[in-house]
Amino acid sequence: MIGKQIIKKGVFIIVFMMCYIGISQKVNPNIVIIYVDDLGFGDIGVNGAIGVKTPNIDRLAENGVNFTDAHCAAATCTPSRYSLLTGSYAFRNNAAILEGDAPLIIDTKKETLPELLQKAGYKTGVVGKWHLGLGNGKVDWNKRISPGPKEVGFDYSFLIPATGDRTPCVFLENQKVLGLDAKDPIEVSYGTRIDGYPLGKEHPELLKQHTDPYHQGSIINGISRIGYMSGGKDALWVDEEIPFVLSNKASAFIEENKEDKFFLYFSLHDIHQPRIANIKFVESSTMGPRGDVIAQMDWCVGQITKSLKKVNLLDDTLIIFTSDNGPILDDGYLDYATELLGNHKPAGPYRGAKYSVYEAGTRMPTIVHWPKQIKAGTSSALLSQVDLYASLASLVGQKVKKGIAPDSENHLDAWLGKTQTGREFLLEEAYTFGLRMGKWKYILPKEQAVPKWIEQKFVDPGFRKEIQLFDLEKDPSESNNVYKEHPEITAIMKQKMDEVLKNN
Ligand code: NG6
Ligand code: CA
Repeated sequence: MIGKQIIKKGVFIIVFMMCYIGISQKVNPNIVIIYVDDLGFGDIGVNGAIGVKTPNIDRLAENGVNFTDAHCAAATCTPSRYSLLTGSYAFRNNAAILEGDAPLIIDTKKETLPELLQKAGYKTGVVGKWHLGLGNGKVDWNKRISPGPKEVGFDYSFLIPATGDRTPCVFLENQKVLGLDAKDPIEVSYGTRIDGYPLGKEHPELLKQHTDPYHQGSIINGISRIGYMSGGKDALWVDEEIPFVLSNKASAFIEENKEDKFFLYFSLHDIHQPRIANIKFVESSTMGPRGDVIAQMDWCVGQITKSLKKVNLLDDTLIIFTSDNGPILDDGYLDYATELLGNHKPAGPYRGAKYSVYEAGTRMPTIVHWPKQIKAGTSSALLSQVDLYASLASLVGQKVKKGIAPDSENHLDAWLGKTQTGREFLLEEAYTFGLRMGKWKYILPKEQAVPKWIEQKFVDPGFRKEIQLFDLEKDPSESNNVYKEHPEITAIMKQKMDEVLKNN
C-alpha cells in the first residue's frame, strides 16, 4: 500500500517535472541580437526610408514591435557595445572608440550578459564586429589572443577585431586569426609606421575610394585604413565578401545549436565605412554605396530569418534588431553619401548623427520579433540597450548579481510590447551627456574641446557651453532651446544628471 503510494507520488513528481521543463523551455526562447553598425532611425523602410528598400527588416517589424524611442547607450560603437554586454554605462569605464590593437575593456571578473545566459543553459556566440578590445596589452596576432569573447562568456566567436576601417584586416575564429600562414606573421601598429602594405597617403592610385588624412594607413584590398599592418597575406579579408562570410557563420551557429537554447550576438560590419557593396548589391539603391550597403545588410537580416525558419525556430526566437549609434554620411571615405542622399532622411525627423548628443545619435531603429509571444504593433516606450541585461535576465529567470549591471533596469514587458511604459530617465552618452525624462531632453553644457576630427565634421554634434532643454513633443528636431522658460524642469534634470554622473 505504502509502496504503491510512493510510486504514485514518484510518477506525479516526474509528470510535474516534465511539465515544468516543458513550460520553462517554452518560456526561454532562443535569443538573437542583430546589431547593425551606424544605421540611422530613418534608414529602414518602416521608418520612412526613401532611397533603399529593406523588405526583410520591414517584415520583422510587421510581425513584431517597432520602437520609436529606443536608444543605444552612446553615440559611438565601443561605448554602446560595452553597455549592452555589461549593463553598465560606458563612462564608468571610460569606454571610448578603440584602436585595432587595444586591450579588452570588459572586466572578466564581472558577470556579463552572455555569462548570465550561459548560466541559464544557453550556448552563446558572437559573429561580426567586436571593437571591445582584445588581450591585455601588446597583442600577438600570431597566437590565440586572450582575454577575449570566450573569457567574457561567448562559447563561440567569429570576429572582425575592431572596425572595417582599422587594421588588422583579418577574421578571428575563436580568438585565432583564420587562415594565417605561420611563415607570414602579422604585425599591427597604431603609432610608429611599420614596413608592410603600401600606405594610402603615398599610393592614392591604388585606392578604390579616396579618404581624408585620418584613413591613409595600410592599403588592403584597395582600401586604406586607420593603422599599419604587415604580413598575414593569406588571412586578409575581402571587404566585398564580408556580408556573406558573416551570414554564413551566423547561420552555421544556428544550425549547430538548434537542439540547444542559443544566444547569438550577430554584429554586422554594414553599414560602417568603408562602404563597399558586393556586386550583387551595387546600384540596388538610389543612394550610391551607403544605400547599397543598407540593402546588403537587409539581405543579411533575411539570411538569419531564413536560417531560423529552416530549423523551424523562427517563431520561438526572440530577435532584437537594432543599431550601435546614429547615421553618418561623411566619416572619412569619399563615397558620395551626402551628394547622393536625395530626399532620404537617415535620422528620420531627428537632429544630429553619429557622435552627436542630439536624438539621432542614440535613437535607434529597433524591432523586437517573437511571433509566439509578441503581438505586432508599435511602441513609444523610452528604452535603452543598457536595459537588455536586466530585462533578458528576467526573461530567462536569472538574478542579476549584486554590484553587476548597475545601470540596467528590467523593462522586459516594454521590450515585449506588453506596456508602453519604459524608463523614467534615460542617459545618452556622446562626447557630453544628454538626459531624457518623458518628452524632455536636457543636454549637459560642455566646456572642453571635442576631438579635432569631430569638430571638423560638417555635422553639428550639439555640444554647447550653455544648458540646452528641448520639448520633444513640440520640437522633435531639437531646434528651440527652452531652458530659460522652464527653470523647474531644468533643475530636476540637472539634479538627476548630477546624481547619475556622481554615482560612479
Ligand atoms: C573614428 C574614425 C571613424 C570610425 C569611428 C568608429 C577617425 C578620424 N575616424 O575615430 O573612421 O572608425 O572612429 O566608428 O579616426 S564606430 O562606429 O566604430 O564608433
Ligand atoms: Ca558604429
